[in-house]
Parts: sequence; C-alpha cells; structure tokens
Amino acid sequence: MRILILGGDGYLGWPTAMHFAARGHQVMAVDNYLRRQIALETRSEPLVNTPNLQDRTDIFRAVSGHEIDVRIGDLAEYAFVAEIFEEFQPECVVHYAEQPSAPYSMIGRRQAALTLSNNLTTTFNVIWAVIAHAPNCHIIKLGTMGEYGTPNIDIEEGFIDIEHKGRKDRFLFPRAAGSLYHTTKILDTDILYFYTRLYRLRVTDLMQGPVYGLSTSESIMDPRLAPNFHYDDIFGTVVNRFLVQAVAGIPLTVYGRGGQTRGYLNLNDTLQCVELAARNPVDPGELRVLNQLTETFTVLEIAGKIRHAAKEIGLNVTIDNIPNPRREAEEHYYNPVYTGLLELGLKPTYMTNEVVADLLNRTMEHAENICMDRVMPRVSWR
Ligand code: USQ
Repeated sequence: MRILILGGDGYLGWPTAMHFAARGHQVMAVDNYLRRQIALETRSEPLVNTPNLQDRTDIFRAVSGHEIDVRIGDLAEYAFVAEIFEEFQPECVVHYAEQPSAPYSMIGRRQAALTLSNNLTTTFNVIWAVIAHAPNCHIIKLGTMGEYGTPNIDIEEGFIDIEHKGRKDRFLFPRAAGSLYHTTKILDTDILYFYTRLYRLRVTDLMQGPVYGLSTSESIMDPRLAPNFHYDDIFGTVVNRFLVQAVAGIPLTVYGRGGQTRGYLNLNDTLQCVELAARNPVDPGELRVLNQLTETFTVLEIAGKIRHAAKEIGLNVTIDNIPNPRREAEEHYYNPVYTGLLELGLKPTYMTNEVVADLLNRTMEHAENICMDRVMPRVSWR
C-alpha cells in the first residue's frame, strides 16, 4: 500500500512511518517541525534529543534496509499538499499533522489561534487534496476521546441513536471538550463528516486516549530511532510524566483530587490500531469512528500503579495532589464503548506491573537528562 503519514516527525507519526515501512509498504512522511519549534519556544524539549526527520530516515534505512520518503513543508499551504497527493497518489493517508497539546492551546490568544487555524486548515487541505487528486484514498484521522468530554451517560463509538417525540435517527455522539485543542478535533470530525456525506470520502476517525510508552519494535533497533518522549506539562502525557517523576524522585503531580478518568493505550497499540484501520478501509461515503483505548483509569490509579512498580525496582515514590491547573471534573462517570478495534483484531498491551517496570527501567537510562524545572504545570485554564 502507498501510505502517506502527515506529521511524520511526531511522537506517533515517526513510529507509525517506521511500522508501515518495516511491513513492506511504500511510505512517505511529511512534517514542518511545528512541534519541535513549539517545544523550543516553551522550553519543553524531550527527554532524549532526536535527530531530524531526514536524518532519522537515513539511520532507519541503514539499520533496517527500509525506505521512508520525506517531504518537509507546511500542510496548511494547499499548493504543497496538492503537490504531494498528486505525486504520491496515496491509497491511505494517516493524518497526525496537528498541534497536539491541550495546555499549549490554553496559554493565550496567539497559541489558541495557531492551534485553531493549523489544525482545521490541515484537515481541510487534506480533504480537498483527496477530492482533487486521490478520491479513493482512505483518510485515517487522529481524533481524541477528549471530543466527548466526560458525559454522565455511556460514551458510544462515534454515533448514538436518538428517539425523540416518537421518531428515531442516528447522530454523531454529543461532544463537549475541555480545551481549545480538543475542540479543534470536534470541528475536524464535523468537517470530515460533512465532506464524507457530500463527496463520498472514505474516513476513519480514531478517538484516541492519552498514549504512553518510549519504544516500539522498530525504535529499539537503534537508540537514535526513539520516539520524541516529552515529560513537561505542555507536551508530556500523564503516564509519561509520572514515569519521569518517579525516576527523578519528584512526587507524582496528580492534578486536584485525581478522580479524572481517561482511556489509555500503549504506543505499540496505537501502531496496531492504525494498521488495523488501514488494512480494513471503509466504503466511500462512510465515516467510521473507533474509540482507541484499551483500558480506563483514574489519575490516582495510574499514580498507584507507578508507585507500586517503582517500589519493586527500589524506587521510593510519593504522590502529591497539587492544585489542578485545568478546568475539568475531578470525579465523574466514565464508561466508553471500545469494541470496534478489538473486533478488527487488536491485541491489547495492558498496563501491567511488568509493563510499567519495563517503562521505568527504560526511563532510568536517561535519568541524567531530566530537567527538574520542566515538571510543574505552567499553564492555567483559569
Ligand atoms: N494530569 C494530572 N497530572 C499531570 C498531567 C495530567 O493529573 O501531571 C491529568 C489531567 O488533568 C487529565 C489527565 O491527567 O485529567 C490526562 O491528561 P494528559 O495531559 O495525559 O492528556 P490530555 O491533555 O487530555 O491530552 C493528551 C494528548 C492529546 C490527546 C489526549 C487524549 O496530549 O493529544 O488528544 O491526551 S484524551 O485525553 O483522551 O482526550
């Protein structure tokens, strides 16, 4: 398959590009280094510095023999997007090319405007490039479980049947996000749904929960192939942050009461999910929504798991309930359906004691790089 990975330099994009190339697909990865720029601007550099996308692909070719074609450019520029689709003729496009940080989108107007315009324009350009140059191409879009928020009813997989005044119809599940970043993902879904209905696009929208992990079967071939692992308050997701805090001897930063429940998944399961979506494309005119998570936990449960695994390898970890910088429910109902990917064949990697211990051991290899001043929250939602 010819697979185009947009946002190919990212935490998920780079491992995805290697994953498909290693399985014999023809892969092109595109990025404009926006995340690297924002990370520099906000002093959010990753735990391990990673080579740029061109250098990574050279290293990957040398150690694996697999090729990844690279283009550097801005997907918010339509001429660039159109040129790529016309030249590469993708059968599948995986669209990760968005500003991915909820805290960044809440810093102020400039950061909110960048998130809004970048995320919506890239999605809009991808849609038009598919319509104009590759109408059969299956669009796999990374959405987020945060689109749904934390409703007091079960979260369905994308759609809900509603009976109203004696009549029935099927609608997108109601959405209510907790950050501007998450709201851009809602708007992406709406735009994709509109064009899918009117232009018969083929779209899979993956509602992903927070991802954790530092390695994949391809990245371990050479330390320079590692994913970008962030542990700061802006780009670090909660599990990755707690791993670093445990290793650095910093009390785990549970925001508020810690009853916030989310659906989590291992980085290796993200790769499985995206591959399953790609291998099972939808029909023209269909928007398929899949909830991409393997298990749900409260923040306090995650902190407890990390403390427990850390203790067994000789690390003494404490947990600190610090004031919550975000506006979010700290105790709430949370019961999402996530059977779609399991039905396609997903074999989940659960957050067992062994898995957490392995993650802690891998984090310890980079303990000397941890900057203590990157850990406490700097962005307030209030
Ligand atoms: N949290 C803490 N302590 C911390 C960091 C986070 O208690 O030190 C809490 C947050 O308040 C939140 C939960 O942990 O309740 C998850 O936070 P997160 O930073 O791991 O995740 P989030 O900001 O929601 O965003 C991340 C990714 C984003 C993706 C999203 C999936 O950065 O790209 O879309 O996870 S989801 O959360 O399901 O919407």
